[in-house]
Amino acid sequence: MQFQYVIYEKSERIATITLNRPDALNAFNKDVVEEILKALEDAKNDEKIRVVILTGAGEKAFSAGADIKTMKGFDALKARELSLMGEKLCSAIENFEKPVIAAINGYALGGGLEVAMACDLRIASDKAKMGQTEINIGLIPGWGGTQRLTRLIGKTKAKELVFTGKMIDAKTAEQLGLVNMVVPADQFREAVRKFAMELAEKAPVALRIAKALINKGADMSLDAAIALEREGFGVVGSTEDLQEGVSAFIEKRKPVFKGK
Ligand code: DAK
Repeated sequence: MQFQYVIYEKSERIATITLNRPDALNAFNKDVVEEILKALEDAKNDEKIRVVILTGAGEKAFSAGADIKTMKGFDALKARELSLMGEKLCSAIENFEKPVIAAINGYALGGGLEVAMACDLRIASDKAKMGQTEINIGLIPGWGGTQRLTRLIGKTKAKELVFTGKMIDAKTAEQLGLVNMVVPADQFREAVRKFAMELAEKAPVALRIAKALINKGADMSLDAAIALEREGFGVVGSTEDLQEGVSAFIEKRKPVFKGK
């Protein structure tokens, strides 16, 4: 599989997609998005892959957002196209049937943070900086940032970040619940991999259904979401992996899940 703007690697059960435009701080353009979607399609169809990591090349950035240079001379149609492109990417990640981890190795700004927020979990290097900085160039977040950020950290802090366009450090992001954990930069890649390996050993069907229930249920009434959970529980209850998990518990050994 040939890529120009991303590095796509598969090792054991983990696929890693690395945004690879370090000279532009891994800013997104149409080609970057198309290539990520292509890599995701491969990871989806590869039964051996259980977890996807999305990260940025170099030490400096996960992604500094949408490519600002392509916005010169913008008109309504081009702006709409940019919005669609980001929505398509974020929704592909959010609806991806395997866990996606954003490994935030540096700046995650504007669209970069929005894409990270569409991922299931976020691990940040202690050197990372995050922000919805669009307001500084006369924009607003346009890839779901006003909504996903609010759902993750609440209205009060979401408004502060979106209105001021300020950047926050990784520790502050962790305190706000924007990232799951912060890891020293020199241990970052290994820590992300270790965490991904932990997820890769869990039962794939249970992970898939848990992800869908948490994502979909968040926008439903509690009653409806709990009814959906019951149905999901029914499906997980019929898997071979559940029987394997129960047998492993009784036999005091580690379960080996097959995704069946
Ligand atoms: N786009 C294009 N190039 C970028 C870039 C970006 N977002 N960010 C950085 N670069 C480029 C710089 O231009 C520079 O390139 P050269 O000048 O060397 O050719 C190179 O990357 C290194 O950047 P700096 O020289 O600026 O590096 P510094 O360490 O001095 O500063 C920085 C790092 C991250 C503080 C700074 O680069 C910065 O502030 N970058 C902009 C970050 C930002 O504001 N990001 C948000 C972008 S707006 C929409 C939907 C969604 C969006 C837009 C529209 N619609 C619905 C219409 C999304 C918008 C965004 O994401």
